[in-house]
Amino acid sequence: MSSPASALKLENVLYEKKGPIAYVTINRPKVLNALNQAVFSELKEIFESARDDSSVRGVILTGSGDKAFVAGADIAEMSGFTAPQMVDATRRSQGVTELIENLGKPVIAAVNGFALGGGCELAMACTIRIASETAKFGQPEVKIGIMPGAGGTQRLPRLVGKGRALQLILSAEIINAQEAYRIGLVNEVVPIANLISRAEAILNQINSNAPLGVKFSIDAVNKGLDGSVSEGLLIEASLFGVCGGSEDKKEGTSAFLAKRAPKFQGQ
Ligand code: CO8
Repeated sequence: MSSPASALKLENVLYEKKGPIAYVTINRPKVLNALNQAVFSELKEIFESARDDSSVRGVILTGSGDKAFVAGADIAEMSGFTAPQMVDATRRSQGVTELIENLGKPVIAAVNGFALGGGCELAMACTIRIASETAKFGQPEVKIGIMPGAGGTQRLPRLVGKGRALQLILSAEIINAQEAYRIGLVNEVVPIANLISRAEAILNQINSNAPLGVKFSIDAVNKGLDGSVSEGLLIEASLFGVCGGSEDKKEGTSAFLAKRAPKFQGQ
């Protein structure tokens, strides 16, 4: 069991709850919110806490300041890493992305500026990506002698297709929000002033639906994409069955037939 949010010791990431939404803000604006090992540790604690907190129905992840979501791994810190430390660091970062991807509740990346390298990878682990018109995306790792290591080689091709993913990774090209939208890397592009309110509106819409249906839909999509279509269909059928035995199904179907709004309990 993770620590409650009030017990978290945070220095690099802000965590705030308002109603059913938790707000996670990476807060190192002087280095464009670069991800050092401390940030990854804090993100792990925060997301474990959000996962285990039944009052949290969804999370918005963003970056501090007006310039960056996250400009990648902290290059200054990483420059001193040995090969084994690089492996440890990448595995730790991948663990955080898997935690976010499989949180059991929606996580929206509100991309407010540069999302490069590990920043783009963090956004790709989120359930949905909303970009401000000022956002920029890329996997520029090969420019500094490395390669993507927080899931970029796996999640980018799944989102935008193999050819486009390889072009972005190999060229290190940085693309703007409209291009990211065109290739399917982000779900929507909005003016920066509307970024958080649009993410909140999407979460509120999701939160009006049955929590178990939401959770198991995320699970079925994620787990299904790891294997074959027939394995995925089996996972879908199993989770469909679990939903079928839930109180939320009784409530949702009865409310529909009685022409009233449902009141879901997540059970
Ligand atoms: N790491 C450390 N410091 C950074 C980073 C970073 N990724 N990005 C920016 N900074 C710092 C700059 O050094 C600068 O510091 P200072 O003011 O002390 O000189 C400050 O932030 C402001 O940056 P710039 O002056 O460079 O701002 P510009 O507007 O001129 O440029 C850019 C903005 C284009 C975003 C530029 O800063 C840049 O290219 N940043 C690096 C982008 C990059 O290469 N990202 C990929 C990093 S590698 C990675 O992410 C691998 C992930 C693997 C998994 C994780 C395992 C640990």
